Amino acid sequence: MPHRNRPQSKKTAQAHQPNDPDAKSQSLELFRAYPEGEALRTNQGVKIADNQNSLRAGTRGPTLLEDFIMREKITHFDHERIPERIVHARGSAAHGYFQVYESQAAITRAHFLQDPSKTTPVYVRFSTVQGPRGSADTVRDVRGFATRFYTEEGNFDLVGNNMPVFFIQDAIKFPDFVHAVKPEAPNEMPTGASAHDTFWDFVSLVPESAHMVIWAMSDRAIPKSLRTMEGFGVHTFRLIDAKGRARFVKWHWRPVLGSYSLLWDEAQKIAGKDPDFHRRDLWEAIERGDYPEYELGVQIVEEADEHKFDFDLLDPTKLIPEELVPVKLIGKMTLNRNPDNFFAETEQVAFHPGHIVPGIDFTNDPLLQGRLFSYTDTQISRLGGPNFHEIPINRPVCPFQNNQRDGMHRQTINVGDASYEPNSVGEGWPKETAPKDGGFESYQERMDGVKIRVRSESFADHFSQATLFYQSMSEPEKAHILAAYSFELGKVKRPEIRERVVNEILVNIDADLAGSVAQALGLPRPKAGAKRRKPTLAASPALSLLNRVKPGIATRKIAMLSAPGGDAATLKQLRDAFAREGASAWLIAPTLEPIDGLVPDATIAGMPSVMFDAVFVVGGEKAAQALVQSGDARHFVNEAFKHLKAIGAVDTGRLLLSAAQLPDHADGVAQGDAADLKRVLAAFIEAAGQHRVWSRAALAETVPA
Ligand code: HDE
Repeated sequence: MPHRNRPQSKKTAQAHQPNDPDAKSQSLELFRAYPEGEALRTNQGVKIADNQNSLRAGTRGPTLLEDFIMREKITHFDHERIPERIVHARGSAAHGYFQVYESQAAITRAHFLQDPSKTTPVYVRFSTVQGPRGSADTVRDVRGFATRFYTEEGNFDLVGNNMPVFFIQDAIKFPDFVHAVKPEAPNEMPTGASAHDTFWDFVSLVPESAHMVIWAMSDRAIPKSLRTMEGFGVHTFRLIDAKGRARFVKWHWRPVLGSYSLLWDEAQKIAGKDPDFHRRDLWEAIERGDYPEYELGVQIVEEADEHKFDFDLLDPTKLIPEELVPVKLIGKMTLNRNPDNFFAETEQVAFHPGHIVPGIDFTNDPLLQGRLFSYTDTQISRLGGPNFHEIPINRPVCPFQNNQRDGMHRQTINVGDASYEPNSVGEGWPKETAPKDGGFESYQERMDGVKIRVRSESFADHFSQATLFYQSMSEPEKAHILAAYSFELGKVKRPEIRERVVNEILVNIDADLAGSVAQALGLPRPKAGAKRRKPTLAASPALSLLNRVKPGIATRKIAMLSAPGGDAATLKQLRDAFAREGASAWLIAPTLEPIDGLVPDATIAGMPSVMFDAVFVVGGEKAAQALVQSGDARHFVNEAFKHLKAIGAVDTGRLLLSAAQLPDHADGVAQGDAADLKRVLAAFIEAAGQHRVWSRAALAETVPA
């Protein structure tokens, strides 16, 4: 449906109203397919009488080229794919809104950050980076966290990741980096993984990647859920206040539910059991009204303090430790609506770090500067031309008009003679807006330099923050990092690449880590790394995910394991108790045969333990016998134990735990008689609320699953 736009007179220009938060969905309404009940028609509007049979010469004769109905249908089908994104191809998205807690006028003039009573519509797309559109969600990878704010002053895109730093310092290295991490050229393997020669070859030769690589080897690269994943703007940006004064800013997204990760074994199994694990979790949470919420945080640095750190604020391989500059939470984003159409919205959304609004500006981070070119360029080939801003999901909700015309897939029917400025035939419209009235004005940063291809000396330290990150991890997190390097390098075929990572990268991060990885790879312990200056901070506790846990079981998924003959009264009691805490309880059984009237939600085979946060076994003589006999049921609790999940069992349900030969008296295993249900339940909820029972880690290693 064409969008009519009359930018030619002052009157019509004023007739555009700044849109309210619902405007986006209203504009999407316009483009929705015809409502159900309408006749099936061709693209030219002709009603179709037969959509089952092509036109042929006789009932058994050849199909006729004349069949315009079939031709049109198949031609369209033949062109239904567009190129997937070169990176971040696999994504899942949601609509929502953002609301600032209090006016941020003291730091920015950005309109959407002024009024706490106003909401701004947002669209957020989460993504993996390496894998194609159909790859699994739970691979070890960086995640994209791209947010579009449809503000009254235009679109502001915060195109970030779930890690606060990046692999390279200069955009000119991006194609090299992406070629290295993508599946290898001869055989397009591996899908969705960095565990291969070309990735490790590149990063072993590019020490500036050391900090980001250790993040990618940490638990941050296998998030539990998109709902509990942090986001970061990565680059330092600027905020500009009404007086034109600038401050540096780093953007953060903090999930209200806390942040959690999967275990590597769990992540790999989920990739097979449910490749859509993250996408499904996000979709289902929104459908049932558990709206994901993220607080927007800012770290503000005054211009005068630009050089007070032992790293350069323009270097995207560095973060600002929160212990040096606290994160101030200034507002909250709520995702409350699933997309109507994956292709129209999630696939066609075109984010751009250069989409900024008055009050926000760039810095000279050389990675950011390169991104400003790349994102428009890529959309022109991906979305087929320069008019991708007219696609409903990309259109601003505020009025927009200019003298840009024509091009592939133009939707707007511009009326009037003038498509240039200045003009008199259109009374001079559309006109510029002075900065004081809201026109965008770039921050007047003083520039003085020679044209040169040189990296600043202030970008030279590649290891201090990698060390800081490693030293800030808890013991389980350190163990996971060691396991991840060992796993990935174990997949690298060329010995010289493995050796280079250990001897030239890891040794400069941490001698013990390098030594342990060397041992895992059968290499000699490396010699001491280069001497470095004393770090400003020995550790930054804020970097550990274990310090991001928010106790409680709200929105968690709990399996109630039982079988025919199970104690239905207890099952109902548990279901109510979990619901009261905001968790969802799933009745899981060997088959879907009802248990005293309760129909199981899924079978053990359909929903194995990796799909759940915790498991409670409910007995009944016959049910317990069936579970004890079932290898799948024993595996279920073994796996939950191995993955450090809370386990509960009452009455004869306990028989399954002993049949599975789980270690006695392990932490996070609550069990007791039927009469003990209340106590067992409280202990179970307490353990499940901690997300994982870390104290059980060593014991869990002994369990086969
Ligand atoms: Fe991107 N990046 N990127 N990137 N990026 C793209 O744009 C690029 C970088 C990020 O959900 C592409 O529309 C260059 C950093 C996200 O649609 C492309 C450089 C960060 C998404 C592109 C970077 C990101 C992209 C591919 C180095 C974190 C997905 C398709 C100079 C701050 C957005 C597209 C979505 C997507 C280029 C580095 C985040 C090719 C040249 C650093 C979240 O334009």
